[in-house]
Amino acid sequence: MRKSILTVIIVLAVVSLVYAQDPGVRDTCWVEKLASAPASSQVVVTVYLVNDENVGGFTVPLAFPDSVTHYDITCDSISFVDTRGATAAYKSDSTSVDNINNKLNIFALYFPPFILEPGNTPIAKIYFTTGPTWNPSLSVPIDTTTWQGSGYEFSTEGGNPFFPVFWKGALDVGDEKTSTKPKVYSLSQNYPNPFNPITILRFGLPRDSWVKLEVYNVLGQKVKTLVNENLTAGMQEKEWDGTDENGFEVASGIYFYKIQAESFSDIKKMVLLK
Ligand SMILES: [Ca+2]
Repeated sequence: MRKSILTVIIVLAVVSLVYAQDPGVRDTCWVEKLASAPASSQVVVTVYLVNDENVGGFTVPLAFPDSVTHYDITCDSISFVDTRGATAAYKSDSTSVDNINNKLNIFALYFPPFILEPGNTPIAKIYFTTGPTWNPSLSVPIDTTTWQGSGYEFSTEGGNPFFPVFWKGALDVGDEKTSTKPKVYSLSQNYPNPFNPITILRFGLPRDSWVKLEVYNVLGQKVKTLVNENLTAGMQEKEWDGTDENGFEVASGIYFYKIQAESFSDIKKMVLLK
């Protein structure tokens, strides 16, 4: 116990020796908070750097939400175009993005005659792509981390590192307002019903799914497979023209149409009346 306290004290002492005081007002970097980001779309997150004296370099390692299990998001690139980061001599590139561990590092080093002059405007832009299973109703912050031995720090014009303050951003928060995607799986009643010989079967997919839509007769025998493929999220519809698998017209009577989409399953009745 005593040893660990001693270690902490020594580490703090070393850090305070190495790291200079942030001159003037405390500098900071913050990540923009977005209002909404639909699934399967490109998302641009602007990163701001606020400094009240010349900065010679900075490194901002960021962590973003898991791309596999819950959030389905990929970082495509870091861009310095049209930002204060554009004049840096040495800066992050594609090797600064790690989509396996969901980390990226925004860094830059300025060489004379360029320097990062005092300002509070964008320093870089991060391009993400949300996947088909992205859930826009979740709030998912981009936070600081440590990556490849780099922590969050700035350095003065003379190259002395110091600790800035970090303000968290978020990729998205709130409901998706622009999309017409349904929230849950559904199977609607066919229209028209009764019908002769064509009817429309509608169903809703909250996300891209493998869908099987089949027609059965009252004996439980399969009459026709209408859909057996991967379909995109949204309201979908399929026509049934009253024929079987071989293209022959079926007799008047009661039929059932059954949907299976991921773990969702439902069945409804329809009447063909000639
Ligand atoms: Ca400062």
